[in-house]
Amino acid sequence: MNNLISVITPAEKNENYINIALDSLRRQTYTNFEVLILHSDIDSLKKVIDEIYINDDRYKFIQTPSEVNVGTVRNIGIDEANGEYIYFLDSDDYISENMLQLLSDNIGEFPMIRGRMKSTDFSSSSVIILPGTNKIKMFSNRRYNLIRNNSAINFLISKKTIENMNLRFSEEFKTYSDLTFMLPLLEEIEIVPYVYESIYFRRRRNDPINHPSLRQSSVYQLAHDLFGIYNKLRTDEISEEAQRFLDNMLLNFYRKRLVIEFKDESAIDQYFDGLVESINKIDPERLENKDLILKNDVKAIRSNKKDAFRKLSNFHHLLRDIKRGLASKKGRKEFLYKRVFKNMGFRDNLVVFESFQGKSYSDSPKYIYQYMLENRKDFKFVWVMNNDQKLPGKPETVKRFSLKYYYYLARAKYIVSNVRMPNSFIKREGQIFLQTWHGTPLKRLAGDMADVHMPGTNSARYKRNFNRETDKWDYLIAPNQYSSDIFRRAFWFNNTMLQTGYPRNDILTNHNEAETIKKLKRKVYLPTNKKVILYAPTWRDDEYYKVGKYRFDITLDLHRLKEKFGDEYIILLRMHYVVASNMDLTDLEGFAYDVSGYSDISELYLMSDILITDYSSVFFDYANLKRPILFYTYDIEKYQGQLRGFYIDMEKELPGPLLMTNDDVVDAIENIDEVSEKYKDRYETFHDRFCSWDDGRSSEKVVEAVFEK
Ligand code: C2G
Repeated sequence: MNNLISVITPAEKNENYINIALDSLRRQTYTNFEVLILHSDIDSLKKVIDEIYINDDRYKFIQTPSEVNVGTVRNIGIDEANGEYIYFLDSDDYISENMLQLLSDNIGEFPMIRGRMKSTDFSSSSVIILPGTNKIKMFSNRRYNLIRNNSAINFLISKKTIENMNLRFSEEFKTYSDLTFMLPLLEEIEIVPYVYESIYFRRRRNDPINHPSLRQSSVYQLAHDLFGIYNKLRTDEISEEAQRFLDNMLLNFYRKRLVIEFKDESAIDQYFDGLVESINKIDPERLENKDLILKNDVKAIRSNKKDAFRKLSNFHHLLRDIKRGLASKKGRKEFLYKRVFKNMGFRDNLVVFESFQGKSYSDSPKYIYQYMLENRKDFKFVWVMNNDQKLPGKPETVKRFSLKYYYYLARAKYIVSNVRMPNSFIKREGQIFLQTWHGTPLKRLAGDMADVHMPGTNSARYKRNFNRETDKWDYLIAPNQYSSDIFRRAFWFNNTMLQTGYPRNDILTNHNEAETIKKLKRKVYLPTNKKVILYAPTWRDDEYYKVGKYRFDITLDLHRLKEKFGDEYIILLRMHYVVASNMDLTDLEGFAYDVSGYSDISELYLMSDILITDYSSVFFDYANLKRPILFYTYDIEKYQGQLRGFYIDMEKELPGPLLMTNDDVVDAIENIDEVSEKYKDRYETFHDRFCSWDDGRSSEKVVEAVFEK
């Protein structure tokens, strides 16, 4: 066929993505289409739309009322469409270039056809289709599976059919509104062809906290809408297949989403009446091959006895916890944590400290602890330490994820950490969590990140988990105003910001003296007659062995540096704590030292005369010392562009030069005095902006603010 296709694209709140959707339309090999772009403020929308679409009259901009549901918007689109066929493309998604061609080539006399759907986290994706995989599948009895995602997108549908059947999206409900359109359609049309090669890329929205997609709506919203739509559509008039589809949808929602809410008993009151009404409509046969827990839940709901259901629900949660508990060693500990330790009383004067997930005795937790050791003698301390290091003050030490770890996590009134806690950590009512965090941000953080490129997660999951974490923080330390502003936004943080500077930097103010430095060097057997270069790069999100274990390939030419500067300098190599690569230091003995295992980088700062880093926050702290800083940023393009993006302009604001090659590095070290002179003014400005809160008393200020006397 070569009929006109009307593509309906609601664009509200998707200004960031719409050009990508339109671009994927512009590239279509099938060109006989119009695009209806719907928005409540066309003038402002046009400001962000690429010129090329504004000047092409196939792209039609249609004003819609504001604050209406997407169902209303799509209905307006249908009314305005001129095509013989309708296709829904959401403005945060995009399609492969043969999409419309394949659908129209294969639709024949069928009133509708569907392509394949793929989820993506990114703004461009491609799939390789091997020759010979050209497949069309006919969906008949199982055609309701095509709307298991409750969506009308990616169907090409004859406009005449829509008109004849007077199909409308629900305007009353925000989510699940496609079902009032799709269900009657599938009732009528019993065979739907499905084309494997035409692919619709559905974006997993990367900001479920500030900018959720409809599917990322709150459980409350979803439940409200689902009950509403279900009650409307679930009549005896519809086919057995449609009934089964709706019943299973409700049961699945109950099993996967609502049950989790019911861990908190009070949520039952919120949902119970709605549940009773809908669950009563379910055909009892649907439960035949379901598990016993679900069957019993449904029975209790049907009988409309809230108290009985509440008891049952609590019991079922206990059973689930036991089942999970029995599955692994960690599960058993978590079970005890959740069900036993957490029910025991608090120990009011107990503080649990943890730095970098128990990897070291370091960072701000160390300095807060040291201050408390001296000044808060009535407190007891536990340190999470994965190695057997002996700590001053002889606190109890526990390994992360050991039984004792869980025990103290439950019973301590105070918890101090500089990184995120495991997802299994549940903050008890009355417990006080002090998050020190571990650096002034340069790289975009959490909520400010566009796409997350770390292994084992995706943007949406990463942000949702992060948000759950930051909700548990009572206090957060800000090293400077700049960080304070970013933390509030990127961590969605509304509790107490301690604008005190970093406890970990107290030592840089209070002990920047030759005697201490010599002592520190002797402690680790470093020569005291040579100057020290510290190389402390950060990690790369996309270079890893596996989750949590990152790779780092040193590109700094250490042999050349040794040859050139070996008489005057030594170099300390300090990998980030998530980097698991080993270093080969053959022939570099006496010049290069691997200090990645050294617990406290603040002491390394004190020992060194020059810092070389890249995108690590270490330079914000090091700047307290006003010593030269060089930036070896050989991969800045990839790092800035693809991976993270920066908050500050690296070219203009850093207190030292950006060096791209080993030649540049050698040159800068050789002329370090000139470099310092050149960057003097910038260094001053930088120091004022980022270091002025670090006055040597941060630990004291934090302790006074957080720990009751
Ligand atoms: N660090 C270190 N050795 C390195 C790099 C970092 O000991 N080679 C320590 C420093 O204390 C640094 C902290 O780890 O301040 C954080 O490291 P970053 O390289 O800045 O990276 P990241 O862990 O991603 O934290 O708001 C800060 C950001 O979240 C950065």
